[in-house]
Amino acid sequence: MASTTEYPLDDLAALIRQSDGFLCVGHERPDGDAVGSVIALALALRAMAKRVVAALPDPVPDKYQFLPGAEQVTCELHGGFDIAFILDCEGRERLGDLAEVVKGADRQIVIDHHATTAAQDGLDWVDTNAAAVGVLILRLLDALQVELTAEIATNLYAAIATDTGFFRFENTNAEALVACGQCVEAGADPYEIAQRTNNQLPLAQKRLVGRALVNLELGCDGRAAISHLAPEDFAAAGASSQHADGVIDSLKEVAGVEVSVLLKADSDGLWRISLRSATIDVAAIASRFGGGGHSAAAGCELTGSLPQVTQRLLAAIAEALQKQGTQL
Ligand SMILES: [Mn+2]
Repeated sequence: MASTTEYPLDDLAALIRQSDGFLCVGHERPDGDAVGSVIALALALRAMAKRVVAALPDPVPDKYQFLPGAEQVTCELHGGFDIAFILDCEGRERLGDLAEVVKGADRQIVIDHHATTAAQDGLDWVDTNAAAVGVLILRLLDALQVELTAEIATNLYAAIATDTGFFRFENTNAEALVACGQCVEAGADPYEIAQRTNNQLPLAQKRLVGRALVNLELGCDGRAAISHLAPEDFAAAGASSQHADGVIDSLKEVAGVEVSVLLKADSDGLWRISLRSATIDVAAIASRFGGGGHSAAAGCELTGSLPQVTQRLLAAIAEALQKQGTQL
């Protein structure tokens, strides 16, 4: 894996200058970094008078439709590319239906910041210190001496701001902040971007957050926050299961909480459980119940009454907290 200093950025810039016929793709169910980085790189290549197609396996989500160039992103591709840039993508399987066309390109170059992404091509660029792929695209623009237009800057600001949780997550660093400062100077509007990307929840989802907060309880001596959304909560909020996305993030903001758990009633009597923690491995807990995920975010499914399921989960969490070697 090439680090910042080792990566031959000038070689990549030279290759781009002498090539044509580019494809820029990001991961399925794209987030702000995938959308913003794909569009920004495509706009930059177009500014160099290159032929370029921007594509994502799924449509640009509504909240990112305001990004300049979003209307040019396609989900349907036909082959014939010289160079495919694969952005923000941990693993080719996240390219969904676009994987075949990407594979058919003469050369595939990865630009990413995920630790699990392997560099294969000599020009693959995986920098885990980069807060977002947007930061790397800005570095590339600099090497290419492409002007940072307001359109490109808006996409890069959105990429970096959303991937750092608007500068709250642990990946937030000086380079990300400096990069965003540059983008604002070039014409990106921080307030507009924050409004468009954050304040677009359907009413049903916000009401569901309210139900989850009313049902919130603490366990494990205040270190675990656990809540549930029963069928009556979904009914009262006028919500369906798709509105439960992101509800768990509102549970972890309680002082002293290290683990948050949300139980969502499924239509067939199952509880679908989401776990989040920055201090213990919740994938290990989820896997005890037949689930899985990442150490910071995982999920599983359980059957049983609410008190039973709650008790099983809290017992497993208490054990993990104890194992972690801190006082319970
Ligand atoms: Mn990213």
